Amino acid sequence: MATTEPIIPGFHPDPSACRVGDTYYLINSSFEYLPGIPVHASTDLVTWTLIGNALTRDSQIAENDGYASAGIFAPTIRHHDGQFWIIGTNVNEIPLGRGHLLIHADDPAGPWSDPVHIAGAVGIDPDIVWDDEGVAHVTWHSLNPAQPGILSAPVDTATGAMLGAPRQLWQGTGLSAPEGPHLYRVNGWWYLLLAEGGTERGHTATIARARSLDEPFESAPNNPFLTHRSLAHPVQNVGHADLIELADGSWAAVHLGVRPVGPSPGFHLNGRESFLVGIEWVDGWPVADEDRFVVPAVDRSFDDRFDSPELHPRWLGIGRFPATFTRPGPNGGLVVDADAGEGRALIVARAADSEWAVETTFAADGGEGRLLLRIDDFHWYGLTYDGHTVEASVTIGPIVHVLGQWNPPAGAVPTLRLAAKAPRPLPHGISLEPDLIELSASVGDTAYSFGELDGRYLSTEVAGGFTGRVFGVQALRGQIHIHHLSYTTAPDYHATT
Ligand code: 6LW
Repeated sequence: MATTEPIIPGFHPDPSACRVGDTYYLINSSFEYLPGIPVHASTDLVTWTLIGNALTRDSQIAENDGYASAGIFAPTIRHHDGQFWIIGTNVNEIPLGRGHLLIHADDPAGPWSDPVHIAGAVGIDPDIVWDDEGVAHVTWHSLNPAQPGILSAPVDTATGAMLGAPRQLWQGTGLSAPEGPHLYRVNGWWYLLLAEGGTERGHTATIARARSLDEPFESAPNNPFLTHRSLAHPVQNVGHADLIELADGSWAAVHLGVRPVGPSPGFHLNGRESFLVGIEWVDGWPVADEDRFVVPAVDRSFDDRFDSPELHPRWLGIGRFPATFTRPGPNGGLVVDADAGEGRALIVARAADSEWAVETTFAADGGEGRLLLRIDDFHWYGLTYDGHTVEASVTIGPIVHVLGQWNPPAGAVPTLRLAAKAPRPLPHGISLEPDLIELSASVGDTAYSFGELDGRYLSTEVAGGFTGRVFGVQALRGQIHIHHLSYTTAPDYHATT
């Protein structure tokens, strides 16, 4: 059961990874959140550290408070000739016809360059690879109705210009949504890996090979070589993989998966996550070894007092860079300013565990703030505080409902708390909910619970889309002053997954 534990849990979909020496780097899709494209590093492939984000300024990506699952889709990271390269798609730019964005960096922690765009490449999920002559080839899932499918073209990485007309490569085994292409040069072959079947329960990874990019690709005899479709496995939606050669010459693949829980049809709560499998090459084809790696449990708790001048890279804005609406507090902490520019003044971080608690205290300072857990604008639970009253509210689709109010003792700043808890077990082992979200507030020993809500309304199966749960604090009015925000992994987490 080695693969039941993600290597990077929480909303970290579409992993792509590369290696330099003994160090591995992994990136993910980031959709509406900015800064975009989280970059993790590892030396053992099973424990990863967030070292930065690739898209950190508006000269790389325009701020855009639009549809939650637009923005950055499925990027690829590679290292070539002493430099790191990331190619990705900003879906908000597809109508502009701008093409995929290509950036590079000396240090994967950043800063990353301003982008060049692959003009004329209209689609998603781009990959970049260099051939034996050093020419870069970009491969993507085309959204151009005149030339659909998986396309590939040589490009000039300095300008983004295509150096030849796009050609169609292998279109997959015939399952739906062939996408997420990655091309590799291995032992004189070109291997083309695809995600097929769609990013839901039918998801798979498939592969084919050809001697040259102009020849027909031959599908692997063991396709799909990685999938959990129709299996009674706690990790589902397995697909969208990227192969990596390890320092010792063995191989592995990072891939996307989810952990659905609760009653049928199963609800996944923290989004699409990053997993790892070993790869054996058998007769020239990759075969997944799902038991090769054991991923250790990691305590992801933190207590952020915002006492360094730069925000930790875990903090994101919705279509906005947090630096545009936050600043260090006068005596520590963080000021979040609802009046700073357009859009929401909301900092969020990804929920990573099955059970956790988030606590914060902030001074309303004449304004009003909210601690919330969200999957998108139409699915969130929150606690607002205006200096006098704590109010709990939920938004589920078009239904906006106030659960209740609590007045803490005058003059006291309450601690606001959201906690994800295990569902109520039923005698036959099936729970009624995927999890429960408790909303509460306290001052000292006096606590008030607004109740425990079914967590399914903050799941992808209910909300739709490609992201996952994030928690954070929003200034609704004026400038609120956050003293701290802590995230605590429940100690019994592993007993419940
Ligand atoms: C991505 C596609 C996919 O573009 O989901 O799981 C889409 N695979 O390849 C959004 O992440």
